[in-house]
Amino acid sequence: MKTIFSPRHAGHAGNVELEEGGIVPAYEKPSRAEIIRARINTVSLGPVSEPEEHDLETAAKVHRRDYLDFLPTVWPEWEQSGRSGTAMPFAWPTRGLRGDVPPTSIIAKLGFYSFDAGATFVKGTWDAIKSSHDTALTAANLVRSGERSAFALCRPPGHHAGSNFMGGYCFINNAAVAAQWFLDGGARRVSILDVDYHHGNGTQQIFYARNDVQVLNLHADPMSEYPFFLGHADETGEGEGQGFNHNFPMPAGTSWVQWAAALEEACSLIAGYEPDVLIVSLGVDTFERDPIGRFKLVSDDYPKIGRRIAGLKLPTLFVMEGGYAVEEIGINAVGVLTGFEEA
Ligand code: OKP
Ligand code: ZN
Repeated sequence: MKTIFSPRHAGHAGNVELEEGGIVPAYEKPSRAEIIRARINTVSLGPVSEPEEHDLETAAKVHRRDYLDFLPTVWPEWEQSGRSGTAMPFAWPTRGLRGDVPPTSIIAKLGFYSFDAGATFVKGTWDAIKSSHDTALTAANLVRSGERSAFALCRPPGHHAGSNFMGGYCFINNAAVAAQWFLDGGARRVSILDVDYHHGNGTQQIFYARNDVQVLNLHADPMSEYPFFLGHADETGEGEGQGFNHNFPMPAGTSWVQWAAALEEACSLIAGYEPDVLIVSLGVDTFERDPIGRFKLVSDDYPKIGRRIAGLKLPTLFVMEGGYAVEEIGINAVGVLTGFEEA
């Protein structure tokens, strides 16, 4: 399997995040991608190359233009206003406030275009976001031109980013842009299977009223796990999209047998939809020792995920999302890919 990877992710570094009454180094850090990159070499998964540049016209079909215009302005405006450190929001236009009036100051704009404080900026962040987007589209091109599969080693991740908001380490929804790219290239239907520990609220929101993209999410129950406010089983789509969104929330402590049963159900829904392409939002924060997840998958489970997905016999694009146990993130993420290839 070919991998697309950009060294430009590395400029998105040194960010901090809010946690448990304090500020800590962000879990979403450059070593995550570097360790996966190294593991690809170790197991000889296949060639790794850098992305080609892509414009944002496809992204503009799944994100609002004003939101895409905002992202590259954040760091320059943050610096210009005399601030330094990590740019992050602290106020949001929630119930009872005006969410329809775009503000002018940078700190207000950060809140206007986000749902949490988890998507933060440093100097190199926009360049990393753009390289991650380019990585997804370049890898999608490999699949579009006939490869059975490809791996987009995206960083930052994307599945929490919606049409006009960032959050949870995510800015541009790489998997959503790739889905749109496949449709624009002639695919009639695309399925997105999100196996990250956290619900992909952004992906769900983007495609909720559409029937050309089926979205399936296996994740921790939002009643008690981030992102808390989306991802319940009764969210099945709306309008033309009714019946094309599927959520499989699972409790803390979930291990392989229960998780695999949900995967099995999701796979039969995918088979029934008969998509032309499958996109896997690949998070490995389901791992037993993940510092922010509470599922109990073990390293030997990841190749099994890949084998089951391969059984669908669909052209498949893997897009990297979360996973924070940096020691094992390479073994687990690449384990899915080698399992897929062996099948
Ligand atoms: C992104 B992805 C720690 C709390 C966790 C956000 C989690 C984002 C996960 N301060 N906050 O889905 O892996
Ligand atoms: Zn996650």
